[in-house]
Amino acid sequence: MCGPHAIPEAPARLGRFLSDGHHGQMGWMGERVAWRGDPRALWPECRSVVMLAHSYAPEHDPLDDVGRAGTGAVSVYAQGRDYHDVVKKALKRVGRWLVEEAGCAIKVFVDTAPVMEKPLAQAAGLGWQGKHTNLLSRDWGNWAFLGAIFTTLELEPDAPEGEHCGSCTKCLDICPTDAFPAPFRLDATRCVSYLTIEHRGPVDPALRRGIGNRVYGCDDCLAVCPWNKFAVAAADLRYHGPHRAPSLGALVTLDDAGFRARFAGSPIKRIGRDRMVRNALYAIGNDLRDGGDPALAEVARELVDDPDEGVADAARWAVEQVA
Ligand code: B12
Ligand code: SF4
Ligand code: SF4
Repeated sequence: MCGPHAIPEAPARLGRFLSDGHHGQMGWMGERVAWRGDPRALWPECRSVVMLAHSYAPEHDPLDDVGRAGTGAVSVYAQGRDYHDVVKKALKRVGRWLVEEAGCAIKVFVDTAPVMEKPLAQAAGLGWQGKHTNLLSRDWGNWAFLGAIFTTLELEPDAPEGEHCGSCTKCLDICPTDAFPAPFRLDATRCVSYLTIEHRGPVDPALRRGIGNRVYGCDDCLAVCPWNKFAVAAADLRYHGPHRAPSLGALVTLDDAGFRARFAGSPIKRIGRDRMVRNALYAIGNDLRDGGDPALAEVARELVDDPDEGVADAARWAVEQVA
């Protein structure tokens, strides 16, 4: 729990992120900036913020899937059911209880609203923002989604959590695209998560090698964090889903209908067929460069005239990578 004025340093830090252009094509981050930095600007009646963390800790080491020939790596958060639905239901349950017990008004948020969930969660004592910028805890590591309940109720705030990264730099060192200009700061335009999920059109060729076989998101900086030794695999089985390590051959041959059917109910659905096929072609190019199965070059060749320019460009690039 924290008060609505608990993150006074966040607006300036968000301002710097934006003025440095670190948001890339995520133009929506530059909208409603005042709301992002201050829950009271978003909802003047808000008196307290209740923050929730929902574990999606994996049963396996996500780094095992990185660089595996012929398959794509999908970030843990997207291997099962869409967390927006799961977390929102959990938030609404808690919110309904609050309303019934205290007769207050509430608003619930998961990810899609102009709310800065990580600094709020730190202010509410759930954990701290590590050098990789995600929220982590000494009890459950960094595998948790965040959600927020804004309420008109005055609640006793919890003590904010301090930082416990110390001299560790594991997350900064492993990043395949060098996306951290400094500890605690991310240049999203270099982050594989941004490149594979948010970025439309061709990716800067200089960053394609770093994408490796990651076809949706990236977990490297999360997976190396030593605090995960305290994480217990998520009890919610909906997160341990079917989309881990898909075959690259199967991904690149998807059409729109096939893509939608395969990823119904998953957060992956949001990126659409074109972006997924583009990502799979970068993975194929990297696989071929490492001496992978030449049959994949033939599959890529069939897409060099795809109507989507991102796909066609990625297909041409993939074919050129044959070792
Ligand atoms: C935009 C966004 C992205 C962008 C940008 C990420 C980023 N770090 O900003 C991209 C697409 C890259 C992304 C990727 C991922 N995301 Co995301 N994303 C968001 C979103 C929508 C907004 C984040 C935001 O406001 N960024 C703007 C920057 C300025 O804010 P910030 O990251 O808090 O930055 C702080 C630090 O830079 C710090 N800071 C700056 N300077 C300094 C200096 C010092 C000295 C210090 C101490 C601190 C400091 O202060 C800033 C303000 O608090 C949130 C949901 C939400 N509404 O909050 C989810 C969210 C952060 N994402 C989430 C997840 C799971 C991911 C991925 C792990 C997914 C994946 N596996 O691919 C990756 C992780 C990549 C990474 N290393 O951050 C979760 C994180 C949960 C958690 N435990 O923290 C969130 C909270 C969604 C959710 N509801 O659960 N994401
Ligand atoms: S998610 Fe991957 S690319 Fe993005 S900062 Fe972390 S390690 Fe780097
Ligand atoms: S890997 Fe190390 S530096 Fe990075 S968040 Fe974890 S403890 Fe902090």
